[in-house]
Amino acid sequence: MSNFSYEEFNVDEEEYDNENESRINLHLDIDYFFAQVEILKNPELKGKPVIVGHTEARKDGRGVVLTCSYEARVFGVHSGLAMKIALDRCPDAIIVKSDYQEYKERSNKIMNILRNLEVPMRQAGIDEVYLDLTPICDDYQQAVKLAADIKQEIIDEVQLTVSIGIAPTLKLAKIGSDYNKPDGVTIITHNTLESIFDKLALTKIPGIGKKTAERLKKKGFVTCDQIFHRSKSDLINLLGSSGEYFYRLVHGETTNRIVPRGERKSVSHSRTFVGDPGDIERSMEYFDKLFDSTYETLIKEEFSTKTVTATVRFNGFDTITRSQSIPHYTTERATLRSMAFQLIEPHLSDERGIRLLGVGFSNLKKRDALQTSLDFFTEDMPEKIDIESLRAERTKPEVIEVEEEPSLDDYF
Ligand code: DCP
Ligand code: CA
Ligand code: CA
Repeated sequence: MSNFSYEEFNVDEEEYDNENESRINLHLDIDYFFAQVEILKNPELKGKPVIVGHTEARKDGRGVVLTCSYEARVFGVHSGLAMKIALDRCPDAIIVKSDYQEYKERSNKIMNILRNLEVPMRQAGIDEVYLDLTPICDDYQQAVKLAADIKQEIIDEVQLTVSIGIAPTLKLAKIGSDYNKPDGVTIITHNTLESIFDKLALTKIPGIGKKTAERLKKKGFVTCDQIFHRSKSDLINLLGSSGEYFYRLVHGETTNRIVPRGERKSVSHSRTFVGDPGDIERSMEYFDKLFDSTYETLIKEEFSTKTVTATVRFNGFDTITRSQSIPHYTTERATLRSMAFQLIEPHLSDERGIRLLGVGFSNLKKRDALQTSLDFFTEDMPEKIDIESLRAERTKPEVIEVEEEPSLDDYF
C-alpha cells in the first residue's frame, strides 16, 4: 500500500517525460447526478422522465435543463437545453427543483470514500474525479476488481450509481467512464483502443464541442476511428497542431498525470497558447509571469533548488527542454531568474510560433522557513533583459491564454 497522507494530495497534473512509463488511471463520473439524487429522495419518480430545472417553466417558458433521467433523454432532452424545447420534446416530463446542498453532500461523501484509497486524486467537478491507481494496482485485473469494490461501497454509503473508466492515460480514462453509462465499468488498454474507437462519435472525445465537430466534419472526420487509422503526418497536414493532439489522444500518448505533493521531485508551471503570443516581448512577459508563479510555488512549498528548466513547445508539437544546474542549493530569485532567461532566450525567436512555455525547478531540497524569509529580504532587483537583440518581425494578432484543458473549439 502507498503511504500518502490525506494532506499531501495535490490536485495538479504534471506532464511526465517517460512515455514508456505505464500507469493505471481511473475516472469516475456519477450517473445523471442531480436527477439520480432527486429520484432517491422521491422514489415515485423512478422509471419516469425527470428533469431537474426551473419548475415554473410550463407557465413562463424560462430556464434550462440542469440534467434529466435517462427516460427523458430518450426524447432528446439533455443538460443545457432550454426548458421550453425540452417540454415540447417530452411533454410528460416531471420537473424537479434543484437542491445543491444535497448534491454537494453526496458528492463529498463519495470523494471521501475515494480519498481513503490514499492514491493521487484530482476532483474535476462536482460529480467526477480522477485517481491514479498505479501505486496500489499491479495490473488491470486488480484495477477492475477495485472498481467493483468502489462502486459497491458508493452504493452502500451514498446509494448512487457511478460509471468508471480505467486506462493508461487520464484522457482515455475519461472516455472510458462515458462509454458504458449508466452503472458501467470500461477498461481501455492499448490493445483495445481500436475496438473502443470503432464508430465512436468524435464528440465523445473530451474537448470536442459542437463547433469543432462541425469543422472536423467538413474535413471528413465524424468518428474516432477515422482519426485512429490516419498517420500522424496526415493528421497534421489536414488539421494542423490539433491533428497531432488528436493523434496522441486516441493512441494513448498523452502524458499528464496527477502529482501527489509528497512525491514532488520538481515544481513547474506551463501555459498553453491558442494562437501565438506574437512578438518576443510578449513571449518574455508570459515567461516572466510563469517564472514568478513557479518561484512562488518553490518558496511556498519550502524547497530550495539546484536545477532550472525552461520548456518551449512550437506549433506542430516540437518541444525543446533546456536545463541548467548550479553546484549548490539556492532560493535566490535573481540567480534562478537569470538562469531561466538564459535558457529560453535563444528559442523565443523561432519562426514556428509558440504553443507552450514552461518553467521548472528540480533537484529540490526541503529547507527551513527562516531561510526563506531571509532570502526575500536580500533579493536582488531583477536583471534587465535585452529584448531589442531578440526582437523579430513576426507579429500575430491574438492570443488566448488557456489555464488547463483548452477547449478544442478554440483550435480552429
Ligand atoms: N450540470 C448542470 N448544467 C449543465 C451540465 C451539468 O447543472 N449544463 C450539472 C447537473 C448534472 C451534473 O452537473 O447532474 C453532472 O453533469 P454531467 O455532465 O456529468 O451529467 P449527468 O451526471 O447529469 O449525466 P451523465 O449520466 O451523462 O453523467
Ligand atoms: Ca455525471
Ligand atoms: Ca460529469
